[in-house]
Amino acid sequence: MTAAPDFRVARGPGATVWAPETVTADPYNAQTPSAALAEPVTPVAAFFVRDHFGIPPTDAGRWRLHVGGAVATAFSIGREELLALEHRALDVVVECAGNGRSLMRPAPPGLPWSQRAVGCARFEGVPFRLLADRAGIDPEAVEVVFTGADSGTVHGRRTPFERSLPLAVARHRDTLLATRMNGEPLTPEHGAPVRLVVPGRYAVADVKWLVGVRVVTAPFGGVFQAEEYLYTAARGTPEGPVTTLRVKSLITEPAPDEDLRRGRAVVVRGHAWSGGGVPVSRVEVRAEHQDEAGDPDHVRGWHEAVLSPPAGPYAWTGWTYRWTPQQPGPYRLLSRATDARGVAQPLQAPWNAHGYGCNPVASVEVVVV
Ligand SMILES: Nc1nc2c(c(=O)[nH]1)N[C@H]1C(S)=C(S)[C@@H](COP(=O)(O)O)O[C@H]1N2
Ligand SMILES: [Mo]
Repeated sequence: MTAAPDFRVARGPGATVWAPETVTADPYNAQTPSAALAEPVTPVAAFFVRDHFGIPPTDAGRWRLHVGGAVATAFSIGREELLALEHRALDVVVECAGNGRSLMRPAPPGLPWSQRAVGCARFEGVPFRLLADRAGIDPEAVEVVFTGADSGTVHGRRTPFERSLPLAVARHRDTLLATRMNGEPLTPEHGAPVRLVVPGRYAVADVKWLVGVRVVTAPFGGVFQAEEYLYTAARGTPEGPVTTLRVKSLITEPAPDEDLRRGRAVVVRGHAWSGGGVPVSRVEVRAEHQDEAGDPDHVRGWHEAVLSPPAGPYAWTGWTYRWTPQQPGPYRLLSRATDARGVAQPLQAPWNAHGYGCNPVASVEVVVV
């Protein structure tokens, strides 16, 4: 048995160079390598990248953000002026709505992400609310549209990458115009010089390379709002836009196919998160022995994992469970998170036509010798 591929490249003593694992080269899409997901804070260089149109050229010196639409005073702001405003720091799980799509059957169209289009990073940024207050939002306003510098053709129409938020979400103190990620200025892949970060929502909300903000008095009908990122033809889930992150867990150790010893304790470890700032209240772990016929041994039930306090309301929660395998042979380890609303991960991938919100219990296959 071989260990999971490790995408760390060691360069000199103590130095670890991370690189995401490319899914498509042009536009560049890459998932987080498994080894990097074990870290409590995902390194920027390993962090998954999702681009619809490719990374636009960015010149931080000439960058300006235009704020207009249904406001009393339209204005624009440059980077230096934005950097001088009050910043907040938040640890945030960033997860693509299509994360885990490759587990769904039948396979929906879209990028075939395994469960690694996710990461947790510390973002520093200016609450959008500060700029909203400066502009003076019209009383008839309902949404705020955020525009990226990237554009392309979708369904035969030329469009920038644009997404809207309900006014109350846009004005929430935790909705940030982020300038820094893990203590460093944003990199081009992750939206430099400024991106939106909407904690607790699927990351399609987090418009990168932000250049425009427009307050609108009717719901926005842009392609990425009204035609894409909708739960459609969903089995077991209400249809509608992709918004709040669904409760989910990841197993980061042991690695898939790892050889374990009968009678020797092993620490099963991972992260769990939910959306909307709702905390994870429990994670349960189950070890299913797979007999010759591949039938799971259902004798052993679910066991409580130990949770460690997350780095904030939108960060993931680390968990561990000490397991001592009793039988030799193949096992499947499962983890199931439940959030404070009592919502738990389903056993099966919840299918929908575009493969969004795929949050079944996490599983990893290991062998006990
Ligand atoms: N301007 C712009 N912003 C964007 C996108 C994009 O294609 N263009 N993709 C979105 C999607 S679908 C995701 S999952 C996140 C990914 O953020 P990351 O690449 O920093 O991980 O960016 C979002 N913001
Ligand atoms: Mo995404």
